[in-house]
Amino acid sequence: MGLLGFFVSHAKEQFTPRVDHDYGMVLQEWAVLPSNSAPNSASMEFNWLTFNGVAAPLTTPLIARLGSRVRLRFLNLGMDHHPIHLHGNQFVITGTEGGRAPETTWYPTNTVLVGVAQARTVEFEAKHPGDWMIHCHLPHHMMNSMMDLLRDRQISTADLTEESAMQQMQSLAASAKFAHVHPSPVAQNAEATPGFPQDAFMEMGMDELVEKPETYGLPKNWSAGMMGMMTMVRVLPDEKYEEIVKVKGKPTVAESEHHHES
Ligand SMILES: [Cu+2]
Repeated sequence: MGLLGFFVSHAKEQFTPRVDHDYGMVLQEWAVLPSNSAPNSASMEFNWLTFNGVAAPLTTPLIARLGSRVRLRFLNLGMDHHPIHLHGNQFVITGTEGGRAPETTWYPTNTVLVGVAQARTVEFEAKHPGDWMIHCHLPHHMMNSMMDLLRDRQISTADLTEESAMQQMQSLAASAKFAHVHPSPVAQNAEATPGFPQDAFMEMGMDELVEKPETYGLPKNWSAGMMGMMTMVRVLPDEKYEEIVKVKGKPTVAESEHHHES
């Protein structure tokens, strides 16, 4: 069975234990150089890292009902290895590009190295409610061309105001141990330069731009800490889970906030 076959095929017999949610993510990397709007496919120096073709916060959060079992399948056809890390949970590695792994080989972990030409399947019981980030743990791969604001990476979806998010960005940059790191003001027209560091055009108010049913009810400015090869697993109690599943269109931010508070 080839790599892609592993990713898309169904087993002849259902795997046990059964899962309630089954998500697939292709890990990708691109060279999107400054002032270019298309990736340079001849380059092997990658600065733009994606899950399924998009960088966070455009990635779609994976929703899971509290108490369910979740399967995540990763496939890497790129030129770099990606240690994929999940917050707040332990998972077991239940399969590779070679197929299902015997249960006797499963052990708890929270980071799985998905090397070049490898596929890895992990499974976990969604026992802990919360919005748990999942991302490649190589710093360069969770920042997307972010050069001098090197340490500006939020690892939780804190309820930041725009002002506190900006302060966090600048204070983290100022305190970074890297000598060349310094606080950098973000140019108002930074987004006019394709391939500019992602953070430079990550405006604090990006939640509305990327909202979709799966982002329903996330705290304000959740998108500020999300970039690069990153998304989140949202483990939701029944009521919250069903609210999202029932949403046909995009909720307004006001509606999301209302539901978040209630
Ligand atoms: Cu990576």
